[in-house]
Amino acid sequence: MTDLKLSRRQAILAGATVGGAAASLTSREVRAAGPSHKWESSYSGGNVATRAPGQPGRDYQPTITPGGATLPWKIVDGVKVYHLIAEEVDHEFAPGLRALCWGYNGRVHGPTIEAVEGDRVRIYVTNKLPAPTSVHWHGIFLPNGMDGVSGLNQKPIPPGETFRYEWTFKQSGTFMYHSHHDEMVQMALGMLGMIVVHPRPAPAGYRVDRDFVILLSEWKIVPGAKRPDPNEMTDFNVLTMNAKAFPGTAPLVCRTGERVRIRFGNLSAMDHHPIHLHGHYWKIVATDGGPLPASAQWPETTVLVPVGTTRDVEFIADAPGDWAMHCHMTHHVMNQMGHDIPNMIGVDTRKVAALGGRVVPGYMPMGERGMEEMAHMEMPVPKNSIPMVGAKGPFGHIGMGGMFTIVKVRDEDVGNENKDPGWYKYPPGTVADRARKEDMDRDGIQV
Ligand SMILES: [Cu+2]
Repeated sequence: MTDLKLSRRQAILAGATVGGAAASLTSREVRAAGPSHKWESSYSGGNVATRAPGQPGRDYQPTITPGGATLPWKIVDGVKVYHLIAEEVDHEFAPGLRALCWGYNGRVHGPTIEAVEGDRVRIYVTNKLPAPTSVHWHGIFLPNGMDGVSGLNQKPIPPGETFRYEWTFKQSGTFMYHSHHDEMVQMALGMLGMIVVHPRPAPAGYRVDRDFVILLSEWKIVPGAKRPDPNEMTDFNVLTMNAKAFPGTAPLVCRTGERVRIRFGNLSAMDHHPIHLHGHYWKIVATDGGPLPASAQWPETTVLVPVGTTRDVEFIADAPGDWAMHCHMTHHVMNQMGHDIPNMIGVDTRKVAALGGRVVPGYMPMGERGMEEMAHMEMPVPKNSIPMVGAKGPFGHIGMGGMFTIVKVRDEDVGNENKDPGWYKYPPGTVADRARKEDMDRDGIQV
């Protein structure tokens, strides 16, 4: 066995275990083993030279933020210049539900900031809010004074003033930005956004066909209220992808066989979100700390996106159809649900409604057979609120809301605009339906 001729050091370097040697290493031996056991030289980017501004099409393939937008930029003397304007925004979460939120550039959340490794960026932040603010660039390696923590790294930006942030991107990946002044209030009102930095050079021979960006967040909006309530600690009732609740969310449109990346970020106040995709599996390929080596990527159908992190997943969209993609916490696919609803499963609610209606006009109990049936009742809901669940689907009502969207995979050309192609057209005989008597007889199914 030639392995025995390896020196102990070589064996360690090769990752081989000879007679269990690796299991009994002393810490000195581990240190002596060299590079494979050393920390990387830098965990903050090190010295990365500023390069010429990266261009879409040439240096990177632009991302798509479904239901959102990308922040425009211009080049001034070799620097990419961006302008974020913090302001109040009248935002629609879904048809029927609007609220006065705080966002950037007329949007909630702010537009995605897109750049390329080595880009020098200058980001002006104008504060049009009635309160001071600041912007923190979550996960980005930058000079300490650009980090945006109000009081710690900078003075807050007073109302009406404009601050300048500037750095060179020393890394690539998926990151986020958010207010770091009066965080609980300003983040709960929507002051969040995503940052995507493309690698330079682009990895040779490797590209994705679609590159989506989805920011997860949660809100408390009391039915009928004009503004989100930033004081809520546990009972969030509007759960969003890019600040939209289903049926307000935009679908992710792909063509069969394409390699698709989705960059999830989570800046919810209190909840992690396990996001589940139907019909496919994906692999987590990166976090906001950087890419995962192939040996560390595992396949799964649900990715947990903890608060304050990003997760990049990739999959091959090889199954045509309309595939649900949603948070798997069932309360997170409801809209404006309260936790004080009495459990009425098995109760004849028509009688209860008649009794309740005598004291509370418009009283509406939970459905006798569950919550979903409430969606069909077409009961009046309070002004500026949406029913707990529901959207029209091709087969009737879809009993979901909140953090839910649809990955639409089509055999035909779907273009690059992420335009909704409508409902999937199912090949005949491929939809579950009432079982035929002859099939049941043949298979011995007795009911
Ligand atoms: Cu969730």
